[in-house]
Amino acid sequence: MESNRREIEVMANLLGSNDLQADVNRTHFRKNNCLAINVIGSPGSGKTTLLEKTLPLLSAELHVGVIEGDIFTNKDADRIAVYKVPVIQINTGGACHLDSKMVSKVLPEFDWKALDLMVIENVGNLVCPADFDLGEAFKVIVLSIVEGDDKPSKYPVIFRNAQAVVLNKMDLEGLTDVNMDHMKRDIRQINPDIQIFEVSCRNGNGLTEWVNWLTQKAKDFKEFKE
Ligand SMILES: Nc1nc2c(ncn2[C@@H]2O[C@H](COP(=O)(O)OP(=O)(O)OP(=O)(O)O)[C@@H](O)[C@H]2O)c(=O)[nH]1
Ligand SMILES: [Mg+2]
Repeated sequence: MESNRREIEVMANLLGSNDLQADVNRTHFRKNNCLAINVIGSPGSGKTTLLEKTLPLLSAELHVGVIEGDIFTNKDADRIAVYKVPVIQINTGGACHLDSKMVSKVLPEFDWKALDLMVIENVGNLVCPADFDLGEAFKVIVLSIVEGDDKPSKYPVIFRNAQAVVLNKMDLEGLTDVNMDHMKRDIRQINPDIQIFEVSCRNGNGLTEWVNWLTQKAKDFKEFKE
């Protein structure tokens, strides 16, 4: 009993100190008029691919920076660097999610006067990143439809906390038994306000709607005056 209580206290302290640094990060993004988004999804759901497909479609007026979170490698940052945007890889060294301190350490590496949108790709994981605020304006989930239509109801926390979900790999719909109506119904039951995009990064379907929405969000953020 005693040890359980200590575990809960340690977790509460950890999340508390993460939230304090997240607020500092958020102030930094706000001060620089840069919309920061935290992209979360299972390994292989298509987070990096979505970014690869999104970057060329964004207006040249929108300047993007990227933070890539990964446990060990630089592979995702190498893929994004091809698109000539500033990108920094954070290796968590085993941790299953980014935290606000890790993000704060790389913020000085960017030229903030030149940025309108910061995309933070979290470590591939649908569970752990949900609890760790990085200071982002909002979270975006990338869920590949082949993961199964039961995933929103099995992992509701992240769906409750996100502003948008990209249902990716729609080109594979006919090859699986996924029921898209059930998937979307469950997502809306958890979060009626969430924006749902049905996308195939393979054939490009649905990308325009997603890109237009994201662009508008970045513009709104810039024009917002406190
Ligand atoms: N068929 C199909 N494959 C896709 C689509 N989007 C991504 N993929 C493939 O899915 C695999 C994983 O994509 P990634 O973008 O690396 O996934 P990720 O979420 O960034 O993975 P982690 O960073 O390891 O968590 C790659 O082989 C992609 O080519 C899609 O819309 N359709
Ligand atoms: Mg990736």
